[in-house]
Amino acid sequence: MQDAQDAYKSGFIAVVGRPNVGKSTLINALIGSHVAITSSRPETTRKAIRGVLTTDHAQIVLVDTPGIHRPRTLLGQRLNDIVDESLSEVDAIAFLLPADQEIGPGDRRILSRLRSQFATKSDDGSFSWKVPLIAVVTKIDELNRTQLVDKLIEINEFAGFSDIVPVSALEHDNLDEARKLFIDAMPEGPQMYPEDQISEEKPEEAIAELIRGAFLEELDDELPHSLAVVVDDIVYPDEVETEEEHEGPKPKVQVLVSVYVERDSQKPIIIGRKAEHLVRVKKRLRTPVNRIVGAKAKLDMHVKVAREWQSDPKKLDRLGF
Ligand SMILES: Nc1nc2c(ncn2[C@@H]2O[C@H](COP(=O)(O)OP(=O)(O)OP(=O)(O)O)[C@@H](O)[C@H]2O)c(=O)[nH]1
Ligand SMILES: [Mg+2]
Repeated sequence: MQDAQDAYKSGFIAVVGRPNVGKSTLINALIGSHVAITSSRPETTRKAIRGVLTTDHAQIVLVDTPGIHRPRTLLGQRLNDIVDESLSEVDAIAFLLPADQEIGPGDRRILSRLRSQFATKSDDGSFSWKVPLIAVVTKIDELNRTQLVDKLIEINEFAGFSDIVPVSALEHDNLDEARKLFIDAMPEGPQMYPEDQISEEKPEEAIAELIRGAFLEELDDELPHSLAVVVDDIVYPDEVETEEEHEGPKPKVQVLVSVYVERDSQKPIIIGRKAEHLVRVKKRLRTPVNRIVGAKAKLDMHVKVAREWQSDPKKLDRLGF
């Protein structure tokens, strides 16, 4: 029964934390679908990707953010700016802290940044949060019970969190509890997206991220950190042509992709012997890309060099940062 007390809730929750703490993995696990790419290397996420979680009682937009870190390149700085922007209009914040690591200077910097934006300091020196700040302790599968209890105590003392929830996204442990806490933190509001929509990305961005993720998996440690992917255009076959009776197979949707590296020497790593890497990435992505464009699609990938793009403002602009 739906009464005034359980009116529909909706809102945005930012998922923040150091690089590699498991932000994207948690969002994928909560939504039950692969909306954000993940990997064991830091700075995997380079955009504020929005995943949409819809239940009968609530809709939450989970904003995945790049890991907050001390920037070493202009790219790093822009990634931090993306986090700031994505924090501007949120209804709650999930601060992720990995169970298998000590609280460190990186976490303290994030906390003070959140405080400056979201907390008011009272006379006794304590902080009160303007929006709920939920601590999510990730990767608890790495600890035993006693270690976990100590960890929770430590994190509880770290900041005046509104709530604290331990999870393992990998083993789907305690995710229901996290989901419930997130929903509780949302204000009353209408459903914003259709039930079946799980991501707010444009097709170009979704495909570019898929391609970058596929290269991360395909090449693993060999892959240059400087890889960037841009979908330049999605060309649908002429409408007129598809309406006429057509001989032979229907023409495919062309997805024009530029894959950027920083140096000439990195091109062959991406392409592989006899273009084997490109072939494998295309094969791996056939179904997901077809789904995104809603028709049979052909990936047309060109590997290009954009020298020092991670430090060059103009090139960063062109690559969408
Ligand atoms: N053991 C364990 N590993 C996890 C868990 N969640 C994530 N990981 C691993 O942690 C690594 C980083 O995960 P991501 O989700 O990409 O981390 P992130 O915080 O989004 O990283 P950035 O986007 O680079 O800031 C990956 O190798 C994951 O498989 C978990 O619950 N348990
Ligand atoms: Mg990520």
